[in-house]
Amino acid sequence: MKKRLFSGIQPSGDVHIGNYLGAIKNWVRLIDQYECIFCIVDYHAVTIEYNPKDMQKRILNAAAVNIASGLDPNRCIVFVQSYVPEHTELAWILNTITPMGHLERMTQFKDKSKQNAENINAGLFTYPILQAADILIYKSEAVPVGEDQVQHIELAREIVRKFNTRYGETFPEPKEILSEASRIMGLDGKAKMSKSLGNYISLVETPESIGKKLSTAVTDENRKRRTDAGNPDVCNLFTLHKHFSKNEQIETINAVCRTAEIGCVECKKILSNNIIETLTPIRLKYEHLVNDQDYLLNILHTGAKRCKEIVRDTMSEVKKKMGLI
Ligand code: AQP
Repeated sequence: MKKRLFSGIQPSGDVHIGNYLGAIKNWVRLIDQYECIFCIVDYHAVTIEYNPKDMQKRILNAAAVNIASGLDPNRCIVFVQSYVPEHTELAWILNTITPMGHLERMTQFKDKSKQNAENINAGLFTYPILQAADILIYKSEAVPVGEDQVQHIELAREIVRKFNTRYGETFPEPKEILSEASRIMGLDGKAKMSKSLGNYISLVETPESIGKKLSTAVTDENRKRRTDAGNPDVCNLFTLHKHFSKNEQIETINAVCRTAEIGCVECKKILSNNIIETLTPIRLKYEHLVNDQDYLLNILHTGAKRCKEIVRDTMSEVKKKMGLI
């Protein structure tokens, strides 16, 4: 029997190349190796300010873009978190064994609290417990995520140990799977590429927009003039070359940037062409899917139906072990 794998994405904005390189590409790679469950985590996304009018569209867009990127719904489960209320039920139970001090250490909570100073709500604080419930309710052993989520997976393992010690062996300890690009920086070069920071290239960005965004993206900040030698090791865009450009282009750019034989404008043009080449098939498939709302809803409901069968068993085992009726 295949081991189970779980991962999720928030419908909190445009899915971007950081999400793709850090997580989605790995999801697609692992689809046949594990029994895969992919979730659009809408209850996580409502912990920050949003416009309710946008949410349904965001959820469907997230489904369409993930399927367009290679999450074949015939080979994995794709569903929406709030369709399966047992996630929040288990989260409540896990709340009762998670020490406050552990949550206070979470760097994502600290970062998001700064970004949402006017609405530091309890959901933002207990977010990692719901995430642990998302993973554990399927007894998942593998969780492919970007580096920013590793601390949350460590907490999920601690929660497993606490639950198993107190109530008896129930959950396996989940392990994160990191890609080679587990932390893609934003185009501003200052912070992680994020939906909420607007420092991204979306997976369905048009070719014109990709070129435009790259033209203003930060490179090696010490390279002030075209004639200055550049340093690819500190250039954020060289990291993107490593993931989108061909091997010989990467080798050449690595050499000619250091000798100032190529300028940033030309280098960005090459990168732009390569990103456009990779993203165009995803965008075209997305544009086709996103207009077929019935198809998307059918996939999400079918996925949730399969999930409900799994979570029913987990919840009855959990309640029994806890002495609940
Ligand atoms: N910059 C990144 N580099 C590599 N991986 C990343 N991930 C996110 N940003 C990067 C990974 O993508 C998966 C889905 O992320 P998420 O939707 O759960 O939320 P997030 O990590 O908070 O992503 P964002 O884009 O920064 O969204 P907002 O701005 O809404 O918070 C995860 O596996 C994540 O690690």
